Amino acid sequence: MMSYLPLLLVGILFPVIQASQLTKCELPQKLKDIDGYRNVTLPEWICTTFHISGFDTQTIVNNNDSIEYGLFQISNKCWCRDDQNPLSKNICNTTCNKFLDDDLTDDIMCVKKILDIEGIGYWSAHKALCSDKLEQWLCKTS
Ligand SMILES: *[C@@H]1O[C@H](CO)[C@@H](O)[C@H](O)[C@H]1NC(C)=O
Ligand SMILES: *[C@@H]1O[C@H](CO)[C@@H](O)[C@H](O)[C@H]1NC(C)=O
Ligand SMILES: *[C@@H]1O[C@H](CO)[C@@H](O)[C@H](O)[C@H]1NC(C)=O
Ligand SMILES: [Ca+2]
Repeated sequence: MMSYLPLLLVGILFPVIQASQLTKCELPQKLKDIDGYRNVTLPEWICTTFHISGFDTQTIVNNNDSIEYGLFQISNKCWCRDDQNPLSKNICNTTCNKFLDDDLTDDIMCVKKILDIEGIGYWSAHKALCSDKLEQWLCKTS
């Protein structure tokens, strides 16, 4: 009986530790609620999130005048609030660190607001790097 415990712990802890680093094949399921929203398709999102965060939900990029959080690199400038910018407009009405966990529900709600207000142009990588050759971003399981 005793020898099961370490194995069980590894089995429980390992996926949790791994959870921040997503893969091309996990994203279609995770991002299905945003597929097609404002005409932005799944492969475009997979490409864009790869270039801005490397599919890592814990990505934090510190620019001179703003900090961007998570898979979608949501900025503290006006979308969320953090210690550096407590007076942020905080349009998504949340603390920025909520965009670093592996529950993407709130991230996607905020991304939809960004699309509504600012459009896909918020993510400059999209136009620069994700306008064509999108087949490569599809998950191929064979
Ligand atoms: C989305 O694409 C369809 C078909 O290409 C088009 O008719 C529609 O106006 C587009 N919607 C938006 C919000 O761009
Ligand atoms: C960031 O700050 C550095 C040093 O203050 C400055 O040289 C640089 O031009 C700034 N970059 C941007 C994008 O504002
Ligand atoms: C913002 O979130 C707080 C608590 O999470 C909630 O009480 C409040 O109603 C929200 N405000 C808006 C404008 O959605
Ligand atoms: Ca989240």
